[in-house]
Amino acid sequence: MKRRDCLKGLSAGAMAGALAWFDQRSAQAAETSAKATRGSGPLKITRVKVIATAPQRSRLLVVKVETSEPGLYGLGCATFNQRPQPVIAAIDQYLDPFCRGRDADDIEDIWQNAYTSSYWRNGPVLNCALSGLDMALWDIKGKRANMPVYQLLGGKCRFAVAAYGHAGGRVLTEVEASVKGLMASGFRHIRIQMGGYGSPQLSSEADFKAAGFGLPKDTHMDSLPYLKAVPKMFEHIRNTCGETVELLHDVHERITPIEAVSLLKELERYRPFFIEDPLAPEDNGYFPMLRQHTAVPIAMGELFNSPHEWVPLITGRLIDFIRVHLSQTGGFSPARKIATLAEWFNVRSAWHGPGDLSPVGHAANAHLDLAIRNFGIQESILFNDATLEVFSGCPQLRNGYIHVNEAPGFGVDIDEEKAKKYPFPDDPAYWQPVRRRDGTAVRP
Ligand code: GCO
Ligand code: MG
Repeated sequence: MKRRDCLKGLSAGAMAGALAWFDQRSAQAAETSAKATRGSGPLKITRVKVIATAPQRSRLLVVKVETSEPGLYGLGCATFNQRPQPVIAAIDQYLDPFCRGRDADDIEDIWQNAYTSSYWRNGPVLNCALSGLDMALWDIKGKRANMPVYQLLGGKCRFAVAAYGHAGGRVLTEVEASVKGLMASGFRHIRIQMGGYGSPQLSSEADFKAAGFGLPKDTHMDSLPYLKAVPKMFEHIRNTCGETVELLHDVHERITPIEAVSLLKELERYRPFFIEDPLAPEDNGYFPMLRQHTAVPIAMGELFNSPHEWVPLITGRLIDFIRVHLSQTGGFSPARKIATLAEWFNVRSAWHGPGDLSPVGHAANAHLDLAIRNFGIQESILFNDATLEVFSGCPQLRNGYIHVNEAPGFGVDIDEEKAKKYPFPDDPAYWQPVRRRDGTAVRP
């Protein structure tokens, strides 16, 4: 309804006076709101740059968004360990010119327009680049509001973020010792792997190598040795480490869907906290069958880049934990929408959080974890000294819980000069091919 309509019946003089009063009040309101945030007036993006550093060997990419307010900038994680160079190009050649002059406060508008500016979308490279920008804008928003980002989402639902540790070993006794070590340091949730993913050390008949198929460095993993070893590993850890420790395991998509059904049925008696990536993303269509056959909690999502992958699994209640890698989804903005969608279907969070994620990304995980009701568990790593030298304000892991720095924004900063001390390793970080006995390629 226009102002004039609500002033109908007033004389011309009274109408003019009332309209002048309205204009004065709205000008005052605009000035008050502008002053309410740090600095005054709209905040313009002046540059979007990317910082590459590898203090813990993984190729980390941190986006820095600079603004028209001197000293006010934001940081975001754009890390894609296996393909960092195309992400750098996407930021330098596309996102930087695209964003310059735009209002840094308009996070959703910038995200939506950057997302479609390539027309084709929902891929790992452009999503990681977009994530760096998006997280940096949320970091700026927090600094402008003088609040940690979790406060912008409604505040804390828990005092800290429960984390899981990674236990491993080549044989059962090594896995047992690793679990006991993590329990002693306060973890109550522990992922158990014997020989990494797929227990390749148990496969022994690499016929393809004798036939000279593939490259000598290609590795070998058959399903059967792994399928026989996993239940034995759970039984051994339950017998030696007790019934209360929460045990997780990552299948890492290395077996066939029907093998995943039988494996999860067999693991039920050991009460896993969750079994991760039992299927490859290309086999999402098998989740209804898997869901019908087993009560084992399922975690899936680290390889997802598109809403076409996560929306059906969440709305179909086909998984228990959504495990997307925030930068692979396009950043903090889509991740909080995923968390909200998941809440209505009682799917809990378990954001991907291994070494190929910068401390800014780990902080974004934790801020979201703090503020959502349907938090599940958080993957965590210990930052080495070099990482702590490059990044300040990193989330801290204490007694099995992650604590964020309560500074405004995500609370993490980077020393660009020190970042230069840790250039990317020379090797291109290929995920080495894994092959069945006959040489058939295995999903990694
Ligand atoms: C996990 C993941 C990682 C990935 C790695 C790929 O559950 O943490 O499976 O270990 O393999 O992030 O670069
Ligand atoms: Mg995984």
